[in-house]
Amino acid sequence: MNDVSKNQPNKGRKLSRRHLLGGMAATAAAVLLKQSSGQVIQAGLAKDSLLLQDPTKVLGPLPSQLGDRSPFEQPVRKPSDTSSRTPLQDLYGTITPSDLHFERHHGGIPAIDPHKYELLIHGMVERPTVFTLADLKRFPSFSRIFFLECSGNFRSGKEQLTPQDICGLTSQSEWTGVMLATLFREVGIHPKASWFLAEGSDAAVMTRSIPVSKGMEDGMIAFAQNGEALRPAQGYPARLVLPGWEGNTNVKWIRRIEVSDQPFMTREETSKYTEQVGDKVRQFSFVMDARSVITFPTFPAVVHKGWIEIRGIAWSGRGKIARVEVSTDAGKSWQPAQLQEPVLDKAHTAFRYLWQWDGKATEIMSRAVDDTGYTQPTLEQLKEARGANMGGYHVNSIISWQIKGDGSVLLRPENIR
Ligand SMILES: Nc1nc2c(c(=O)[nH]1)N[C@H]1C(S)=C(S)[C@@H](COP(=O)(O)O)O[C@H]1N2
Ligand SMILES: [Mo]
Repeated sequence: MNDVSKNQPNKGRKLSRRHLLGGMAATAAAVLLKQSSGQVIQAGLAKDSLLLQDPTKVLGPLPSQLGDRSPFEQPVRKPSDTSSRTPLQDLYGTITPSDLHFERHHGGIPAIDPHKYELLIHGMVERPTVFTLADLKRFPSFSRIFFLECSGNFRSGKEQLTPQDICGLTSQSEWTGVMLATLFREVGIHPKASWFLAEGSDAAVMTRSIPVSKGMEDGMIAFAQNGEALRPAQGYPARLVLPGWEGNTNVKWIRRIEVSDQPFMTREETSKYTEQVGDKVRQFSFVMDARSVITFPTFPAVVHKGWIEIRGIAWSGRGKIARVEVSTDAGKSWQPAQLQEPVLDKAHTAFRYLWQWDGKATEIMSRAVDDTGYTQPTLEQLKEARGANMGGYHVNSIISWQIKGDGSVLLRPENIR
């Protein structure tokens, strides 16, 4: 568990024999309680009574078709109407469990029959083709680990925010699918083709114009995620994956690709949805810049004097993370953090830094440097580069945490928009 302040339900509780017996009865009842779905109800009662049972004396639940989390582990996404956020502070390593992958959709999650699914590729191609899902799966497939991040992935404004609240619109999966280059060759893409339209089949009919060069480089039509078919929220049965590019370009439930020699000026590329950068509208924004976030210690953790392992993740849409630096004195000095191997291209990379806290109030922060030499900026640097009126997308500035004298940890809200 990442968070030292998290409940330790059994701590300080006196266990009488009467409690133990009552607990066992309740446990048996809880284990037998089945929902219509067949899942054991994992309510507070079951959790408490599980703690009271002697596991060597009680026969536990038998094998089942689907696994469950321990009732003591309850990581959850925080959903709104249009998105949900990954609980970064509750996770380990770098792969996001699929049921905790963030979601962002503009028209809900469509239900698509995989047997009726079709992907049309047409336009500047020699052989316009409709691919079924089975067709897509017949091509050589690749599995690669990439992060995905929404360009609107930031939040601030108060001290009581968790990493999930601030930047939970990023997750990481192993994606499996067919390379777009393979499909483009299959349909005979015109040598002068430079853009393609990617269109989703949800109620929003999401469309984006994408340079063919990116598609040829590492674009993928993914049909699987973390070893199983895509989740409906992630684009079942197939989505576009453009490694390192903003989430929005990774069109889900993809049904059509039209190839052209110019961009299509979709809704996302006209004024309402494009980024305002200073006085200019940045019509196309693609790459996600390097970023890092500490995931421990963060609000609502409470820390104690002595050794603290500062942990977090860093990523860059431009390449690999070259290094992460941590400051424990409010940005005056920076020390290199250790990176967890393997450090993958365009992927969340875990970092850690062992810190001996002297018990005095301070601020801690991290900054990522990628292998192009790009360094994660402060908010001031970002504003300087983009102008004060920089808009709300691609805000990747350094996030700073206040460590109070009493060990409580709070976001420093003015450090991030
Ligand atoms: N068809 C379709 N594709 C879509 C969207 C959508 O609403 N419809 N949302 C986009 C946005 S803004 C983001 S950030 C990512 C989110 O992907 P996820 O829900 O798998 O995390 O999907 C993108 N692809
Ligand atoms: Mo997004």
